[in-house]
Amino acid sequence: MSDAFAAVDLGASSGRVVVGRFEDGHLELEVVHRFANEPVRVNGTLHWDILSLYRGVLDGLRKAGPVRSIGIDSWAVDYGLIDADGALLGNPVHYRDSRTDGIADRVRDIYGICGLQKLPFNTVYQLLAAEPTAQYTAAHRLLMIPDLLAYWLTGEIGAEYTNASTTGLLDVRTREWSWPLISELGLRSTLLPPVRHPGDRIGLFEGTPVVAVGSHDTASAVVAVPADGTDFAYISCGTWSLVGLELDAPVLSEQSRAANFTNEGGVDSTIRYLRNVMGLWPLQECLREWDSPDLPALLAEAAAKPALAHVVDLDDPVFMPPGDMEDRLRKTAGLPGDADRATVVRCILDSLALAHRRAVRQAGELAGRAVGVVHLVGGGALNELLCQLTADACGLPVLAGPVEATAIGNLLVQARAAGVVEGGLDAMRALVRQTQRIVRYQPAATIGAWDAAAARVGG
Ligand code: LFR
Repeated sequence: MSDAFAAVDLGASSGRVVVGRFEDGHLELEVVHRFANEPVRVNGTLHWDILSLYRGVLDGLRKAGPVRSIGIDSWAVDYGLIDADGALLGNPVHYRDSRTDGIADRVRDIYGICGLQKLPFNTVYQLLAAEPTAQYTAAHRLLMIPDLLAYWLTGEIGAEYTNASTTGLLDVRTREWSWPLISELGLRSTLLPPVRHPGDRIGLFEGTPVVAVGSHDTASAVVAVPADGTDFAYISCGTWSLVGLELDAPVLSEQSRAANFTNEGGVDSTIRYLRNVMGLWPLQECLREWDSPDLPALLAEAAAKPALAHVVDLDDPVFMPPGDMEDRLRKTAGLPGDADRATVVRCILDSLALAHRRAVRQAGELAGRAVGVVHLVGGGALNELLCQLTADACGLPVLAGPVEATAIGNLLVQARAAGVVEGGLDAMRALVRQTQRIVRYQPAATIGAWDAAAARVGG
């Protein structure tokens, strides 16, 4: 088995199992299994198809063969409820479901406790929406998605810290559940399992250890940002773009709250100071509506379109739910009726680059840190047009890659727990720099045009 580890990485549109082999300072990755993640609407509620995901995990682990350990990460905030016998109560609800509409506005400001940006789907608001249901009444424990899958594999319960930090119920200072807040909100404290940390051993699956990693996918991705030094911002770019900085301590100022910046928990007690930007979601939704056209051809056409002709504020919540994306974009951007698909794509990518720029600049200002380089990791690093536009918009070099940052961060934390990799984040990042493809994009001298466009969309 050499020094092989398996990363289970679930994203909003697909899951995969990646085997990482560490040998003589090299890290070789093999995606052994990829499976679709297709949400299902039942009686009006949007659910994750959790059993199909679990089947994908099991199939992937079989294909992975013998490994030293297994680590699981997924998107954040969503959870399953289990009853006293350990049975899952209903299918986990998708964070893009409308059940949380209006809930966040009914709750007092909790930024000073949890340090989280106010997103309608934070676990705390989902739980308040679920609170009147029979399911909630019957619930014994709440398990976040990676913790639920780890429970099915090992029989052990717990709440991995980085993902727990996205619930809104963790105290950002003590890194423990905030019992006073939980009781003030009228939620049942017994629902929340003990907190565990990246590197902790969870249990065994058919004789192989399952190890806690940064189970929030963004936490794992940030581990694998190949930064050298501290003057960097990162963009973990996939369905979402998570844009921000790595800090030692949270920023809880009034300006930070007003700018809706979050202080999520990172690996090795760091703070992921960031904001959710809409990411590639609007593009993914358009591609779905267009029956998956030839993406490279469409991007090449989009690259030839005039820059910044049509821009929108992609952070507008109007773009959050699934469906009708092209229509919403055309209306919001005021696109002419005869604008073709490449124009729609260019509008999305110009707007996304603007949103990246806004978040990078705000993060630096709010945290009082000068940013000299932007690392863009995740699937978005494959999109050359987006990387170049982001460099141009920020007026900073963009270092793109690794594409598989999340899986790599997951694997590195496991390898360190096994003693195969030594050191802190710096050492892990040096290994990423030495072994992964990273492409540099220099900013073009067009910053004036970006300043003007930024003013048009408010920032
Ligand atoms: C990215 C991500 C973000 C989180 C969003 C919803 O995959 O985990 O960090 O805000 O999904 O869970």
